[in-house]
Amino acid sequence: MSKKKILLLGDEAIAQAAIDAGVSGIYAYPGTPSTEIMEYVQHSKEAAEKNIHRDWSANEKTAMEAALGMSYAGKRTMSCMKHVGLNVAADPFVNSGVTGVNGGMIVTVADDPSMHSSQNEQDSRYLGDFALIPMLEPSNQQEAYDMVFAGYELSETHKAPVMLRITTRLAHSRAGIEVKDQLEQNKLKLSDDKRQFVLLPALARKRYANLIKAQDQLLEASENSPFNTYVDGKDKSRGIIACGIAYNYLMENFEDAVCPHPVLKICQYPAPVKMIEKLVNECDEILVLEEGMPFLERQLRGILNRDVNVKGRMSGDLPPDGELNPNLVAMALGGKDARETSIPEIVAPRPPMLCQGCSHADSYTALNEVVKEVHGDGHVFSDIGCYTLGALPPYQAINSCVDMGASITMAKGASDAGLFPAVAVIGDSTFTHSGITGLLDAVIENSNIVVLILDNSTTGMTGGQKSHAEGRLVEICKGVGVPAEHVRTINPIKKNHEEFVKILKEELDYKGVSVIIPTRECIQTLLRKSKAKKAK
Ligand SMILES: Cc1ncc(C[n+]2csc(CCOP(=O)(O)OP(=O)(O)O)c2C)c(N)n1
Repeated sequence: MSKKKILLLGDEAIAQAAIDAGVSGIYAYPGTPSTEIMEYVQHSKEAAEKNIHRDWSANEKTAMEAALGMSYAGKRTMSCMKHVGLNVAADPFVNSGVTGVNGGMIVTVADDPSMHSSQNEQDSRYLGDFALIPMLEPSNQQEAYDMVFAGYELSETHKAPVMLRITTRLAHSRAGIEVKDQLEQNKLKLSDDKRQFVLLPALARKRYANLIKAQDQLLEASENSPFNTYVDGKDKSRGIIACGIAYNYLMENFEDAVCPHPVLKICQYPAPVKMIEKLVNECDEILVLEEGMPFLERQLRGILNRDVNVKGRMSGDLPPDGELNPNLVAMALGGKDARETSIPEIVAPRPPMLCQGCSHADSYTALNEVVKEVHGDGHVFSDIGCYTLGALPPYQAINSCVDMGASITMAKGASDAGLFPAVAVIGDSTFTHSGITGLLDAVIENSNIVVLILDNSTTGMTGGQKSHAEGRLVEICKGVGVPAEHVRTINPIKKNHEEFVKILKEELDYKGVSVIIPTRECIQTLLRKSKAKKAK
C-alpha cells in the first residue's frame, strides 16, 4: 500500500515531522523564515490532541532554555528560530552542547541568505560547529521531514542537541511529503546523572572533555549517514561537493539527474572526512556548492590553502554573498551566464511602506514634529519591526536598526555621550523580546532618554502573532522603575495629535527616563478580526 503523502511547505514538513516523531513541546519566537513551523503546530488538531506544548516564547533564548528543560525531563523537544535568533540564544545553545541532552532536542534554525527579511545573512553552521554539535541540512522538503526523525535518534543516541539548518527557499516552498508512522512521546524520566546539567567549572571541564572526545563518534555517524552520499562520475577533472539545498540546485542542471562528475552530497555534519578525502584523491579540482557562507570551502582550503584545488565562493567561481540558484551553479560548472537565463521579473518592484491606517504613521508624524524639525536629524534610535519602515520616505524619522532591543541601549549610550535629545522607538513585541533589560540599565543610571513603545498589540512584522506585551506594558515599565508619572499612554489617532506632541515635549523636558506608549491595534489584525466576525 502506498504511503500517505501531504503537500507541505518545508517549515510545515518539519512541524508535521516533529508531531509524528513524538515531540512533547515546541518553543519558538517568530522570525522569517522559521515562523510557519510553530504556526503549523498551533493550528494542528493532532498537536492539540497530543497536548504538545506550542505557545510562543518571549525570545529565542527563553525558547532554547525551555526546550532544554523539557529535554531535561526526558521528553523530545524542538526550538525554532531564524538565524539572528540563534545569536540571542547563543548562550544556552553553546552550553547545551556541553551539558548534552536527556530527551531528544532539535534546534531548527532558518537562515536567510540574500537577506529577504533579515539584517544579515550569517550561516548558522558556524555556530553549530563552534558548539561542537551535530548538524543536519536537508536538500529538499522530504529530507527535512525525514531528518526530524533521524535527528531525534541522533540526539538520543549521542545525548547531544542537534541543529537542523534550513534556508529560506526550502522553508517557503512546497513539496509532497511522504509521512512516517507516528511515534509515542517519551515518558517523563530524568537523567541518571543528576549533575549532568550543572556546569560548575569542575564538572563542566569533564563534560567539555567528553564533548571533544564524542566528536569521533559524531564524525563516524556522518561517514555512515544516509544523508551523506557519494555518487561516482566518469569525468574526474572535477569533483563536486554539494551541501544541503545546493545539491538540489546542482541536480536541476541535469535533465536525467546524472552529473558527469563525482558528487559528494553532504547533509550531515561534522563533515565526513573520509568521503571528502576520497573525492579529493580522485579528482583534479573540487567545486564546493553551499548555501550561505563558504563554511566547508574554508575548511577544505585550510589556513595554508595549497594542497587542494578548491573552487567556490572564495575563488570567485560563485558570488561571495547572496543565495545560490541553479543558474549560478550552471555558471560555476562552466555553463551559460546566469543573466541570460534568469527568470524575468513579472511583478513590478514596490518599495515597502507602512500600511494605510497604521498607527506607527501617526507616531512618526508627532515625533518628527517635536524632534527632527526642532533638533535636526540623528536623534532617534529604532529597532526591528514594521516601524523600521519609518526610516524610509515619507517619514525618515529613525536613525538606527541593528538588532532586537538595541534602540533603548543605543539611545542610552548616545545620551551618555552627551547627545540630546536621545529617543528610542521600539515595538511592543521587540520590547518584551529584549528591550526590558536595556530599560533597566537606563533606569539604574537615570539616563536622559525618552522611549516610545509603539504598541499595536501584536507582532506585526512576522504576520501578527500574539505579543507577550499585550496589556502589560505600563505595569512592566513601572515595575522596572520608570516613575509612574513618566509612563504615559496615548491613542495615536489624528484627533489626538496635539495631545501627543504635548506629551512628547513634556517628556523631552524631563531629565531622566520616560516612556511613552502610543497604543492602537495593528490595522491588519483589526481587519482580520472583523472579517472573521462577519464570516460567523
Ligand atoms: C533576534 C530576532 N528574532 C526575530 C526577528 C524577526 N522579527 C523582526 S521584527 C519582529 C517583531 C516585531 O514586532 P513588534 O516589535 O511588536 O513590532 P511591529 O512589527 O508589530 O510593529 C520580529 C519577530 C528578528 N529580526 N530578530
